[in-house]
Amino acid sequence: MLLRQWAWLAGLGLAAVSLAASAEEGKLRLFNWSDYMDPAIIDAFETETGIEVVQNYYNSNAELFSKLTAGGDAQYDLIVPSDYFVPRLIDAGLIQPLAAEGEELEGHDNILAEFRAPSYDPEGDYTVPYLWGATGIVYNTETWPDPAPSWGLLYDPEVNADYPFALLKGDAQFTFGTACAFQGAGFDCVGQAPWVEAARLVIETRGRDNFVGFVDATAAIEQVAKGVIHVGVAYNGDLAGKRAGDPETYGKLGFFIPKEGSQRWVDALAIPARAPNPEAARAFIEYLLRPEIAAQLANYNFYTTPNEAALPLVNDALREPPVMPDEAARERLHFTPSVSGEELELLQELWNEARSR
Ligand code: N2P
Repeated sequence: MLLRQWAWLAGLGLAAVSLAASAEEGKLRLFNWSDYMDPAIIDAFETETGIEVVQNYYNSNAELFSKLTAGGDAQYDLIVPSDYFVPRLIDAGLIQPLAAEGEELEGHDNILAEFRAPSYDPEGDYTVPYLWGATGIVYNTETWPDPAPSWGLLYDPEVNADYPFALLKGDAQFTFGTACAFQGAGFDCVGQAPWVEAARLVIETRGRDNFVGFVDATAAIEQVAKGVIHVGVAYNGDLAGKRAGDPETYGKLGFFIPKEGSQRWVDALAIPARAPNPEAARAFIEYLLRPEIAAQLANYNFYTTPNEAALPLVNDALREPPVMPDEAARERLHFTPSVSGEELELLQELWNEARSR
């Protein structure tokens, strides 16, 4: 009798589990940067597959990383980290290989050769590239009609003594890279000596009366448009997209890649380690790899696509600055070196110090 009761209860439990599983199967939880997905792509994917897409947003790799370590790796099916964060996610066991050994996602060979075995994911096992772009300075052209294209607009009190400005939030390595570049050590600086100098400059800069705070890149554009700050850090395509949509509000904003060097990045699709529905994630990645969808994504976002088959389909705006940096600017752009272990700890310590002291 007891045994029968137990079996009945266990059966109930099983039914509950499989019910939950079928609800999971019908859903794709996408955790993405804000303003980074064409809603029409989601609609068309939902109609074609019957999978419902639920999207949540973050504004920096640091925010993504901390959500994943706090259990998010079991909540989301698909994420979009930047290149140099991929090794950190692999090392922390937060993402899983995209496909079973020996299998490849359909459409993967549409990707340009230079993006197929990148140093952040040498076998291409964990990621598929999404879009690429550059980070630079966004500023008010009424305040500075013709500024010298330098990080000095942020770091040199003689260049900007009075106007409110912000540094980028949530990215230790990027901000130290910009300070290193300004100090002549190169954007791709790594190690104790250049980072200590960079931290010193950030602390000094925070102490200036016109320093407003650390602000995410997407928010920095809004703050320059509203006059809250006159200069900050932003991503090239974000500004291009805003300008095209609302020239009156955003037309007075300028953007440049500082002459001392800055960051080029590739954002990549990856599946969290304990994703509830990796199958849906794979279906969506394959959907995004279709040339016409990849082109639609690039055109909507004003970012360049790594999908070679999509290139003939992208708008002209994606072939010229600021979206496609010119030759000279491209030479000044560097990928952010991947750091791990003790180096990564040192970076975090110095950043905490620089932000809070
Ligand atoms: C989204 C742009 C995010 C790109 N608006 C950052 N790598």
